[in-house]
Amino acid sequence: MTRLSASRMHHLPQSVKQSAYDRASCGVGILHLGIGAFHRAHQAVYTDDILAEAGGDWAICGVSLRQRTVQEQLDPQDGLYCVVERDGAGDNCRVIGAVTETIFAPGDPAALVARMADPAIRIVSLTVTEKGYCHDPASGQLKLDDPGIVQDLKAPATPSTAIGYLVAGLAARWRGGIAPFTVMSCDNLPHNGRMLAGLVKAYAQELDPSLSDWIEREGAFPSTMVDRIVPATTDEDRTAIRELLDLEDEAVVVCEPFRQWVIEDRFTMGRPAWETAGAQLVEDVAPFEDMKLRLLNGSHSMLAYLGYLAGYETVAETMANPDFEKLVRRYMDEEATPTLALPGGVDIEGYKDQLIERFRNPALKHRTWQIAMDGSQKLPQRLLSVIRQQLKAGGPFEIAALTVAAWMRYVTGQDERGGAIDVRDPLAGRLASLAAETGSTPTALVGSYLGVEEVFGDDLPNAEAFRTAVEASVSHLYEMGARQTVAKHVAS
Ligand code: CS2
Repeated sequence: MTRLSASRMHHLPQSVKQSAYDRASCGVGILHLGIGAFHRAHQAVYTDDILAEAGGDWAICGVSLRQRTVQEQLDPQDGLYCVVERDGAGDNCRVIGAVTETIFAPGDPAALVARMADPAIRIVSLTVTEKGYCHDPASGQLKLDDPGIVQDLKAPATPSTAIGYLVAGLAARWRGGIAPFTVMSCDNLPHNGRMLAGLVKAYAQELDPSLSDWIEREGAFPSTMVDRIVPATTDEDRTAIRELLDLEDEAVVVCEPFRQWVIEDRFTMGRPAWETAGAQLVEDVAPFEDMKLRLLNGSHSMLAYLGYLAGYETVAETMANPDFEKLVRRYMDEEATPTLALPGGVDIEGYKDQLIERFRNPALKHRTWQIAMDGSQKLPQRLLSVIRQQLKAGGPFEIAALTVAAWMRYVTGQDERGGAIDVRDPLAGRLASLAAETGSTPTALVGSYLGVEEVFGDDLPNAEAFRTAVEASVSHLYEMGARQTVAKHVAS
């Protein structure tokens, strides 16, 4: 069947929105590393809005660092794809035109570096997921022994990691007397801008300290908080869009209607007026980040591990069990909220009510398995930060500890019925062998998992109250399973 493309735009059904702007007249100003579903449904949508509103040279060059898939999906479609906003009330479909160029980095690393050195590129943004930063999740420091980093430091002109590309691009500009592009992380990491600045400088320092000084002096790494629930696209989604358009859209993305973007307003060479598309430009993103990471993402991880173990396939299915909904509420109210320095003007009760509604979205098939991925990289900022603060304050953290216990049971790789779990995590191999070596007595399992320093640091293994709570929860999970354990928690 024919693919969606520029020449087919006038054949689309009326219900499909299209922004009326001349794409050819918008030069590329943003290069984005990691053009997955999330970027296409989030930053690209805001950018599409501002291009429609005001034009300008802010179109996006979307880069894939690992797989050619997205390029293969987008190129035959002239970069066009649909974003389908979906909830119980139905679908809203819109074509996004902001991506006008794609690059598959491994195909020609030096060509990507040259593109990054082009003065027209004023912003390089990233959604490369937590593990794409090659950092130690507990300390936030660059892992100089990461195999990708080791290799990139040996051949810095032809890198493979996001950090390697950022520094190679910045170095080329430094040598060419061109101002540095702004580096804008859009991943779910705390103080993502500041942390990424640290990683980039640490790597540059290894190559040339004066390059690192220049980045320190001239560079900008704004932090951002990004929010939109975007499950992986399924074959079912592709079939539905084919029926709607009477065309094939290989790059379609399905997401919830909600979107939020809070950006620290610090750019070296200007930026699109994203505020006209609803983004919030602020001086300090930290309170927004903590609120989102601990309330939304912390709850998400809880629903993912406990929900998966309980046999639920999606977040909405998990939320349909009233005990799980109560547990999420209690975690948010009693454990996470007291640790937050709330951003001014935020109605926190309304925010939490809205989160519950978003998790319940019955039309979105957000798999617990998808969210459960890469837990070793996610737990520190989502849940361990809450636990640390509550330990200090003498406040409650039992539900967060139960989530850590559920993660531990999950990463052993065996579910409640003895079936295998397909654990996706950079530490999966090590976590599975630790479980195999120690057996599954709660004390032994918890003892060996708490020793994984890049997750738990050197403080949490020695926090007696925390260890006891996790051990108790691991015991309950093995004795009575996730559903009963959750029921017991909310009954107490
Ligand atoms: C999720 C996030 O997969 C996950 O870990 O918690 O992708 C979440 O859906 C987004 O951060 C929502 O903004």
